[in-house]
Amino acid sequence: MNFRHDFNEVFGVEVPIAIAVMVIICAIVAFTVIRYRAGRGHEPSKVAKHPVAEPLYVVALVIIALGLSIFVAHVNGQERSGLGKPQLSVKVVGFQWCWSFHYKHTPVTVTGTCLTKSQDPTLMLPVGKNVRINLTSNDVVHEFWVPYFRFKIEAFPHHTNSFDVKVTHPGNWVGRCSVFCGVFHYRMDFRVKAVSAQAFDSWLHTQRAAVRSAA
Ligand SMILES: [Cu+2]
Repeated sequence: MNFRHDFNEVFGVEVPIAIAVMVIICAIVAFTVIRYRAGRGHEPSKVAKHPVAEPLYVVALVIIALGLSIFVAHVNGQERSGLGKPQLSVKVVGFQWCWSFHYKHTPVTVTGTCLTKSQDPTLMLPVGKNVRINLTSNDVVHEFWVPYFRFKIEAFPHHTNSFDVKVTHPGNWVGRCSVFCGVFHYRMDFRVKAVSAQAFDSWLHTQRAAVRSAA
């Protein structure tokens, strides 16, 4: 899963740094409190500023912040540049208060009411293929969020946000709207189901046949 991989890459760098900073700060505070606590003849420092240590802190912080910013911008760029030519395109539309998934170049649209779990629509995806998602909204701002993907993006009315997804293994995950969009926002769930390319093709074939026979 491309987004999950990118997220873990950033998380894997930021968390060790955060832990190291916390350990160093706690150690300095603990040492200072124990070593220089009152009552042992130590006088508190009369110096308000430390001309050597303070610029060093600033330089260290700037280096860490700059390094992290460049790294995160690079990973974000990777995420935004997509995965190349899509092998499948799906138009995802958020509306009050559910979702629809239209498979480009087919008559197939999956939707639901989201009123109960069984009415949540499922976004079917083939494993191992580059899927371009074109996301928009029919009314107000919604937000497409699949927690397992470690990814969320707004669905705006009169605007399309596109992104590429490549799922690397079969699975079934929950998706949500993650921006408050009205009374039934809390029910605006969907499913994402990834199946083998072969199973996906046969599912799409069945859906096409169902649309034709209903026409
Ligand atoms: Cu919502």
